[in-house]
Amino acid sequence: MTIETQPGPATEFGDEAELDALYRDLAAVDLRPLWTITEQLLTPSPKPAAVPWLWSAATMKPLARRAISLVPVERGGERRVLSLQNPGLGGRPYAVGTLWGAIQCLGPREVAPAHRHTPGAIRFVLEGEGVWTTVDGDACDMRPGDLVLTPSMNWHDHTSAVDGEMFWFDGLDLPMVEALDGVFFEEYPGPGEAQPEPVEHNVSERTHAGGTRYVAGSVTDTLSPRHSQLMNYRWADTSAELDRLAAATDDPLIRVEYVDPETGASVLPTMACAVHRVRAGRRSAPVRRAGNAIYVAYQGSGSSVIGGERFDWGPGDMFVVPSWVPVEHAAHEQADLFVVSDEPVFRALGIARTETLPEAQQVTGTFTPR
Ligand code: 1HN
Repeated sequence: MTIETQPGPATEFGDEAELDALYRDLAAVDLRPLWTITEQLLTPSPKPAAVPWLWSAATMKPLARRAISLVPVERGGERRVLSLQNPGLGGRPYAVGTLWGAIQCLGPREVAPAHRHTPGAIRFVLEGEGVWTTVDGDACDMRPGDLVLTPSMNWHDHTSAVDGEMFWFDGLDLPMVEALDGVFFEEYPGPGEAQPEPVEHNVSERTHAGGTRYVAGSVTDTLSPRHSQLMNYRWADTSAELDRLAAATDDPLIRVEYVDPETGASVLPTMACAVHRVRAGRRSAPVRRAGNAIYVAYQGSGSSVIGGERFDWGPGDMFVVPSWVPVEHAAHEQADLFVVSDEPVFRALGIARTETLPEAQQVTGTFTPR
């Protein structure tokens, strides 16, 4: 953020020339007078630099395929990832101020080498099969609609055992960890590029999937500094939970948040993951929340009004809702939107707020994807 110094107030205390001299002398010794910048620092409500934006699957996938044929995945580059770069963020490679979002792809029989870092990550699988992510020694098979966690400082690599291509969404808390000057990164010490493939896959699932893995709505009262020990949440289970909730209400929007089965908290200390199911032909109430979110349309199609602008979406499209910008969704056919947000951090800081607006937004324009 660049903060411009506003001219000082006209004053009866001294003359203009003396005041100018004071500002020059302050700047020369790295002091900044708050009274010239108060209004930019203390805004009545959040003023995110990131803008509402959408990246369409139709644009991203052909480019990702070109990258598969041109750019190998190997040490150094580590991952074939196309980050969602919000045009409001001045060239920073982030989807919104607090979250990294990206499409990642693996070509036939590729291995993205093992490493670990302090930023935590989540993967939401879009397309493909025969790939697993090994998380601290546990090979987690990835199928469309699955949520796979790679929490902070867990070793992780991605391995394709088949001839097809694989696409998934990556969400990371990297901008938050960067803002905290807390980024650490290590390459796996080997011998291979990937962790050894264990005899049995999906150990965390067999050990931890018995507990409660979803809550209706979102977590509001539980916080945990630990991440979930369950690393893979299966689409079949997520979808069954949505079906179960849908049977009990007629609301236009049905929401589930994935939770740590042991604590009931969000899956990672920094990021909440949820799926919003929008019923066919229905529109949700406009809501604004302090904090940023990235949406991934998984199946179905519809549109969202974000800050008065209409964004049309279908399977594989990704869009962002920056802090405190109102959003409402409508579905042509039943639609499932995966959502990752920074909500647990807002709750940890005691600054969470959400507001449901009384009336639908006026639509002032329609977004055209690039
Ligand atoms: C990372 O480690 C992955 O492991 C994906 O798949 C995206 C973006 C920034 C930093 C690390 C991965 C990433 C990343």
